[in-house]
Amino acid sequence: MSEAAAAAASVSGPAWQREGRKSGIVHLGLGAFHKAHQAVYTDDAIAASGGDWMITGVSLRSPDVADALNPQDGIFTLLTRGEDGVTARRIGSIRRVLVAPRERQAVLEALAAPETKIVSLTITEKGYGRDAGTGGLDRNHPAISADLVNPAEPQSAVGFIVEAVRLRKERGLPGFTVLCCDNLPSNGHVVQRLVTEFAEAARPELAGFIAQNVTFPSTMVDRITPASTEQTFADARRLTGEDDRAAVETEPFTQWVIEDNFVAGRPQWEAGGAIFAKEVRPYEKMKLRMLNGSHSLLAYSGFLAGHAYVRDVMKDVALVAVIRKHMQAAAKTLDPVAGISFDDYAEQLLERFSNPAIAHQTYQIAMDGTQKLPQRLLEPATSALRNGLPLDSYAFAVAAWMRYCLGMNENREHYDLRDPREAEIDALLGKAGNEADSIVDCLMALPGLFPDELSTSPEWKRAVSQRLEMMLSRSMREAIEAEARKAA
Ligand code: CS2
Repeated sequence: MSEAAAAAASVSGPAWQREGRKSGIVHLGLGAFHKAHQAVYTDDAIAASGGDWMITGVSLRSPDVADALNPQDGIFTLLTRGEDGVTARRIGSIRRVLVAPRERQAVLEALAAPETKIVSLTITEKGYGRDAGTGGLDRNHPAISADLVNPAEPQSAVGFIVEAVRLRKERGLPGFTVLCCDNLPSNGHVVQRLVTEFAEAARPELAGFIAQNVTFPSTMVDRITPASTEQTFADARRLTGEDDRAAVETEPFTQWVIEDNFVAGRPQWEAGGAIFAKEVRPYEKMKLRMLNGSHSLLAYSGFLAGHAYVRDVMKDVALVAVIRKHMQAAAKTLDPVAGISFDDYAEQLLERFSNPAIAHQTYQIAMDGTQKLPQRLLEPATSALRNGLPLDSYAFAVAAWMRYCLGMNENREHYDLRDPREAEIDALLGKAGNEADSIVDCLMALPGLFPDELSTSPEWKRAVSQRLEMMLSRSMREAIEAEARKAA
């Protein structure tokens, strides 16, 4: 047997019949995370109990994913990197990928197809067109404002959903379930509100139909999935004997908690370990505050302290002490979650972050700070303030984000913020001067970002300013050491 054939023989899946199986799911925002998470649960579900649950993927912008996946019939390699090395598996649940800007009609037809029962989304926090202040629809969001004027030719995810519902109603078809898989608290309610507000504005005759025929379960999703690199593709080739530019890599851990509210049925995702719960909110809060909050803290401070990857951060003893303290602080803002010890959860997170085989860039996590800070850091900080709990680690994380917003590291090298509110941030900072106090004032004035309770609290402002002052006048290193001494 040739080396390539030997490699191919050791790869598992998909071991189920793909031909003739229909696509019950349309997924908006098909990227690495979807491929390493929901696509795997769906592959497991079909393997376990069949069903017409294949996935039609949609990219709302770039053709790259479609151009990599379609020539290989939607099948891709999933690499799992753990303590015992790397394993490869082929995932077969994706049928095809459409690219919205170049085939809008095909996307609408897929969404309006009789067999479509679920429309799932991973479009990142900024993709929803949500107003930071009200939590409702942001009518100034470029794609949303275009869609409100011309709802028959949508560009945004919300616009596509509403136009698809209109087509379904017109054709006498039932509604579907909209399943948000992004890291937002009560993510089902968030999308329900946006879809409803959009429909009320652009298609008021649909509001009743949506209320009756479309459900929006909330979900908590978790799997650390770094962007694929040449190393991913090289390992995929070594393990499968084939070139696969659609390969993705991930960690062994995976979790999916879903509110069981599906109007038109669902795959048996339990087969892959998904948990169906009545109340997802406590899980979401725990994950957003303990995992994602720590991620943001370590991304800003770690990036500026010269750590390119999360695994490097985890070798920085002082920074790990700060992260651990932050996890403990975040846990104090949570309601109990049945069957989960927050101490054990924190230890498990530290272990996952330390996985030496996962190259997760701090710069990747640092992206889109204005979209991530509220649910990860500002809401728990507000709750800590209200309850007289320590603010230290939140203030440290927010000061690190503010330092990061300056767009220049300690070697005076520039980097892109990669935040949808970058222009606003630059304009505010242009007026702020170099003093920590004025930078804090300016960034806390970003409309809708900081809850009033925080921005009007002298205690909070002092805590952030002192830390930012040390980051600016000394270094991130010294600020980390100082924070770690406080945490001790
Ligand atoms: C990360 C998340 O990039 C980020 O902001 O915090 O993508 C994180 O890796 C996932 O939520 C883990 O499930």
